Amino acid sequence: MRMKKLLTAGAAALLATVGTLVVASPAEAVDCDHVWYTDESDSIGSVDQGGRLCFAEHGDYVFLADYDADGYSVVLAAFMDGTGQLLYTLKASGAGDVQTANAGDGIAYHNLPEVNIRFRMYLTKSGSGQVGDVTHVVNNDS
Ligand SMILES: [Ca+2]
Ligand SMILES: [Ca+2]
Ligand SMILES: [Ca+2]
Repeated sequence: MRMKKLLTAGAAALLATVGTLVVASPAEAVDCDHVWYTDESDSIGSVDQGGRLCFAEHGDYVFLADYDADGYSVVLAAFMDGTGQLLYTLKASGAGDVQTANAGDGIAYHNLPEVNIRFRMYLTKSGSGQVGDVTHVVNNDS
């Protein structure tokens, strides 16, 4: 009985370590000016905030991460806040997946204008509507 209890504690410690490794993704090589999470107050999956967005204004660095193996992908849409023009989208699918964009990667509109940018992030999976929706506007002035 005692042995079984010890093994269970060991397994929990191992899981905690794996979780930490996923969060500390090496892909995120900048300091985030802004960090946002999807809104999962309705308890989708096993992690309350399975979608995470990091934005660094200087260089327009974006890191979009999916932290929950819940069947949902995390989608980001970046808009001009003034005109509503869609600039680009990113989609992270599967726990630990991180999708990135920055001003120097050569992809259209990843070099964001230095004006108010609206970031919309939500969760989606096939056969389901969009959930966990959050929107934030940033004055991208650096
Ligand atoms: Ca910028
Ligand atoms: Ca997910
Ligand atoms: Ca820019």
